[in-house]
Amino acid sequence: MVLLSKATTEQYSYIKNYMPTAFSSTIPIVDLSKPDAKTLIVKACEEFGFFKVINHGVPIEAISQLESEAFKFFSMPLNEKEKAGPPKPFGYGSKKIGHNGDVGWVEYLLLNTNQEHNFSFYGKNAEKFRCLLNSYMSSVRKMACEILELMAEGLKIQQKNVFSKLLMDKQSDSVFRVNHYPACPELAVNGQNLIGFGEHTDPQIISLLRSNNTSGLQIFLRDGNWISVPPDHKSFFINVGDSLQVMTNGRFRSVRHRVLANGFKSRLSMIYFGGPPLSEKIAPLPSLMKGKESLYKEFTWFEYKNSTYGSRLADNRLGHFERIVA
Ligand code: GA4
Repeated sequence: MVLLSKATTEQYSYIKNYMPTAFSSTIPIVDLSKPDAKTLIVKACEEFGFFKVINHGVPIEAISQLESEAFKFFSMPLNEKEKAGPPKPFGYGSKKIGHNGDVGWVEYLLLNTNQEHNFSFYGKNAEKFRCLLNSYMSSVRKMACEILELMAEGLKIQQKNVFSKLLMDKQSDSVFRVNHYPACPELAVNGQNLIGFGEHTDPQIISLLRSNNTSGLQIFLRDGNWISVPPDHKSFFINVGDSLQVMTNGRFRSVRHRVLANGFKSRLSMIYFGGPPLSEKIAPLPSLMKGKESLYKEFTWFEYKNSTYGSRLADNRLGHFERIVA
């Protein structure tokens, strides 16, 4: 990524009138090895749509090896990285996010978890990168399914795999993203808040994020405040996505989040977005309705995804699908 000059910083977005928040200690922590995990997960999804997971079972070596390969990838010259193709829909992207004018202080790789990617752009390390990615993606998908099954149990849904089967489906439309936010030294001097990745909710069912120890991630609370999430390279952070909000008829909330650039250190995050097959109907689960009306019109993931990709990052995408309930 090219270093910012005065002229280029003006093309990015800043958060104005923003007082930096202290790191929050209120973020729920779920120990996956403890029997109360399912209860804590449900509570966290209702209150925050977000929680941190420890004792997740993904070996730290697998994580750090992939992280170091990803750093190597981002340190290659731009023309080499661009050999991964534009992120339309999958490939290398820089600054531009989506296709509707959003920009951020970020470069990234966007991959489809079900597609064999050709990493030939990655030179002699291609095979290593591919293997590390594949094994990381399958461990993270396994964890996502475990969490979704605990959620179903916590919600007292009889069919334990009601959510996880969507990620296990061969047609599951899941995405993997590696984001690199280079340090932006100017910020250290002028103290401004440059947006790395603008505020948004994730459209899928669930997202599992792991980053290095650089701060930047913030979540939006129900009380209208943004809080900073203390980084923790050994843990995973879980987001409820829009589709899970619909399937629980609004009981779980998809969490609005954003990333601010850092003036001193670069941030690297890897996110697995667990999505359903394109043909899947996304609707509240009957067992969660108990006589209540659905808050949403029925739609398929294909329809939601299509409308999502025509939206701006910060849009409330579920707005189009809400029903007026008397
Ligand atoms: C947000 C979550 C995932 O990163 C993503 C993003 C996608 C993209 O980068 O192409 C979107 C964004 C995300 C939601 C609105 C649209 C689409 C950018 C954008 C402006 C891969 C996804 O699935 O939706």
